Amino acid sequence: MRLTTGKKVAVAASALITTAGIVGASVVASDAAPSAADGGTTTHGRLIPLNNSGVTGDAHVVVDGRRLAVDLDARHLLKGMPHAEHIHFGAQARQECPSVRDDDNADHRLSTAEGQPAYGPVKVSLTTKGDTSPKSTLAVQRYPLAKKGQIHYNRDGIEVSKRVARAIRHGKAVLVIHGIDYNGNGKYDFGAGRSELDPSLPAEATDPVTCGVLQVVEPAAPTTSPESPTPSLPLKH
Ligand SMILES: [Cu+2]
Repeated sequence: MRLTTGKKVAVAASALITTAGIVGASVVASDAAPSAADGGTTTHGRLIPLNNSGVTGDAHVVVDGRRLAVDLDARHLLKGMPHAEHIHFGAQARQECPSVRDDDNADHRLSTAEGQPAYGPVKVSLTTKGDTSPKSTLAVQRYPLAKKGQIHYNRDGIEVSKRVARAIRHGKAVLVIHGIDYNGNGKYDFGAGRSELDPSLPAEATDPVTCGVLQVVEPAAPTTSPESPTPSLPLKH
């Protein structure tokens, strides 16, 4: 994954921690769940824990044309810290969540890079405001803060490329949330070393914590009552 080195992105670990309290106010608050009523495609990802995090959740992503509506809930995250969350996709990736077999250097940690053969690079940054492109991959100030260890994220009108929209519609995209407290000290620190994405950040801030493949939810078949058969229409062949 290539990352921009812009000022906004290159936030020092200390700044990440000290600004965390301020970030909390920016979590998008909306109860409106996305719906496929307008003819979009609905996908659902059941989020499973990575790195023995215990973090679980659910993600619903509705694709309508090139626009996404995302409704995401996750629990058991590191409290009070921002968590980067993305939609990943790679045509060459396995298009699934990584497993312990992806731990290439056998350090019992699955880094973001080690997960890439499974889920591919970042295609959408699920920020609370502003840019949602891969440029915002590590825009930590614009990601949800897990106030009580939970994230409730809603955002719609997220514009993506045709290619990414198609990948999601075909169930090939993977939702990943990052940020894990390996040593359980209540913050992101350098106990697990530096992030391979940005050496100014601790690996704890960027390693993946939960993951789910966005699978297409088949629309419910229309129910027809046998008592009231639909009027016969000329068949088109
Ligand atoms: Cu990611």
